[in-house]
Amino acid sequence: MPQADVYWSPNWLASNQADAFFTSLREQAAWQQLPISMFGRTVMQPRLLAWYGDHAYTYSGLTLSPRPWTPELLDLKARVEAATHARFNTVLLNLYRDGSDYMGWHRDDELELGRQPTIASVSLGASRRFLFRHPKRQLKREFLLDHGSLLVMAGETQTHWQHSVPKTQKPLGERINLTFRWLNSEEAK
Ligand SMILES: O=C(O)CCC(=O)C(=O)O
Ligand SMILES: [Mn+2]
Repeated sequence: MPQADVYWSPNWLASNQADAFFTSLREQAAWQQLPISMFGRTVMQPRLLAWYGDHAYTYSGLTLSPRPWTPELLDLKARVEAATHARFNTVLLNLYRDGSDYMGWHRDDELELGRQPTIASVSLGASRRFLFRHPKRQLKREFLLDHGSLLVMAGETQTHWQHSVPKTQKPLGERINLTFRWLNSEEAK
């Protein structure tokens, strides 16, 4: 991908490890469905989310107070840090309940992330398509984010590319996605 720095590792977790993380996060994470304002209207987000770590985060107009790290999320964070040689101080969890839950086109470009954020994304459960588009050059790329995979977006990726998880008509089960991020409290002020 031009003007991007993307690493993709399918089967990053052994499938029994991925199963165990899925089961316990599904049961234990502090899932909530939050409203979002879009074009002047308030609607519910088309997925559930949970936020853990050391910093509050303003995300699509919502300020999320973090829950403290759990041993399990610290375990997963340590594995992600070892794989990426990067550090993370927060994680956003998304739960897509079925094919009608989705994430629209966006960039992860909040100020607190800094200019060239490294974002590490772990997927568990049902496989979903993950799309990239480069609006200026009209380029597209697609990944199938399956159970236990790791996708890392770094460098200039967020500057030039948008990403999304589209809806699908296919009957499919739940998917959990975790995006590990480093938030700077300096920029957040
Ligand atoms: O679910 C995914 O794979 C993507 C999540 C995402 O883009 C985000 O949380 O910003
Ligand atoms: Mn994103």
